Amino acid sequence: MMGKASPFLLVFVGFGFFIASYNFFTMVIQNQKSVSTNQLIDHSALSLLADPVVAMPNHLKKARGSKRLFHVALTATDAPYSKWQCRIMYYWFKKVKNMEGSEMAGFTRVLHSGKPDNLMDEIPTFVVDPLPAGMDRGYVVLNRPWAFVQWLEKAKIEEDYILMAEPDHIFVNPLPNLSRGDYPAAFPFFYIKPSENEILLRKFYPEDKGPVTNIDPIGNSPVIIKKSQLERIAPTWMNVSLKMKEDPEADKVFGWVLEMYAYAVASAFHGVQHILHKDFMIQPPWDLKVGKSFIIHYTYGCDYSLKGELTYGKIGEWRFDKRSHIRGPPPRNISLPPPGVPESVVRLVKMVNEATANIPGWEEGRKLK
Ligand SMILES: *[C@@H]1O[C@H](CO)[C@@H](O)[C@H](O)[C@H]1NC(C)=O
Ligand SMILES: *[C@@H]1O[C@H](CO)[C@@H](O)[C@H](O)[C@H]1NC(C)=O
Ligand SMILES: CC(=O)N[C@H]1CO[C@H](CO)[C@@H](O)[C@@H]1O
Repeated sequence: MMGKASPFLLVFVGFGFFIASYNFFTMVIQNQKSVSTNQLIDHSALSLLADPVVAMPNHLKKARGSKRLFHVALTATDAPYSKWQCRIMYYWFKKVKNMEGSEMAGFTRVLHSGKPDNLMDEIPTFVVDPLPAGMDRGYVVLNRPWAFVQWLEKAKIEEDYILMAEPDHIFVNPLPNLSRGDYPAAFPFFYIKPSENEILLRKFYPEDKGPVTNIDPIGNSPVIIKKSQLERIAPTWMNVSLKMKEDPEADKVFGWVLEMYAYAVASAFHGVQHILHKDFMIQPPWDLKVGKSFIIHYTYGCDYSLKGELTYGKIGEWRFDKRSHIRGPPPRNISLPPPGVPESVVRLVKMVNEATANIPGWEEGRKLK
C-alpha cells in the first residue's frame, strides 16, 4: 500500500512530522530547564531529517500518538555472572518485543566495565566507564547511576521513554508503556520504606522539599520514565548515592538497597512521583502465578523439597538460584521442579531452558567461563 503513496498522503505525512516535532519542541521547552536544550533539539531535528521515505509508516504511527515507544536499558558488567543473565534477558526481549500490546523498541546493554567484551555482536551494547577506582567502596551497583549519566549524555536514543532493566529480568508478557503523562511507572518494593527512615532521609532530602512521603517506595528498576526526566534525575541520583555511601549511618541502615533509596530520593528531589504497578513484575518463589505481570525477576533462590514444599533459606532437594552460577552460566536443560511447585517457578525454569537451548554457543560459554 505504501508503495503507491499519493501526493495527498505525503502531505499528510509531512504534516504528521510537523505535529510530532512541534510537540517535541514544546515538551523540551517545558521540561528541559537544567539539561542542554540545544543538544536535544539538534538530535531530534537530525533524526527527523535523516529519515528516508521507507521509514515513514512507523513515524506516521508515532505522529498519530498510537504508540509511546520505550528503549530498554540494561546496566551490566562484563563478569560471567552478569553476562549469562544478559543473554537470557535479551533473548526474551527479542521474542516479546513484537507481540501485540508491546511498546518496546530499542535495546541497549549499558556495559559499565569500561571496555568491550565478547557479547558485543550478540547484544546491542554501549560501553561506559566505571567509577574511578575505589569510589564505589566495593558496592558495584553504585556504577549504575554513573552509567546512566554517561549513556544519556553520549548515546543517540530514538525513543522518548526508557525502561531501566536488570540482567535478572525476564520479559514474560509484552510490556506496554505503563507511564502516564509526567508520571513514570515503577514497581513498589515492600522493603523500601521511606516513612520508617525519616530522620536519616532528611540528611539527603531537606524539609523544604516536602514530606518524606514524597519519596516513593521504589528503586530505579523496573521504571519506565521519560528520557527528559531521567536526564534530570540521573546526575542527582549519582550524587545522592555517593553521599549516602559516604555516610556511615546511611551505609549501615540501607546496606544493599542504598542505591535504590538514592534513586527514590533523587526523583522526589526533582518533584517526580511514580505510578506504582504491582503487576510490573513478579518475584518467585514469593509470587506464585505469572498472570498478567510483565517481568519475572529471579533474584531470590527457589528451594523446594521433592514434595514441592518451599524450603527457603535451606538448600532444597530441587533448586534454582542464580547465585549457584556466579562463575559461569547454568547448564542447558535444567531439570523441571517437582510436582506441587508454583507455576511462577516452573515458568521461570522453562523460560531459562528455552533461552539457553536457542542461544548459540551456550555450552562454550560454560567452558570458557
Ligand atoms: C553533585 O555534587 C557535586 C559536588 O558536591 C556538585 O558540584 C554538583 O552540582 C552536584 N550535581 C547535582 C546534579 O546534584
Ligand atoms: C532435558 O532433560 C530431560 C531429563 O531431565 C530429558 O528427558 C530431555 O530429553 C532433555 N531435553 C533436551 C532438549 O535435551
Ligand atoms: C498501559 C498504557 O498506559 N499504555 C499507554 C501508552 O501510551 C499510549 C499513547 O499515549 C496510550 O494509549 C496507552 O494507553
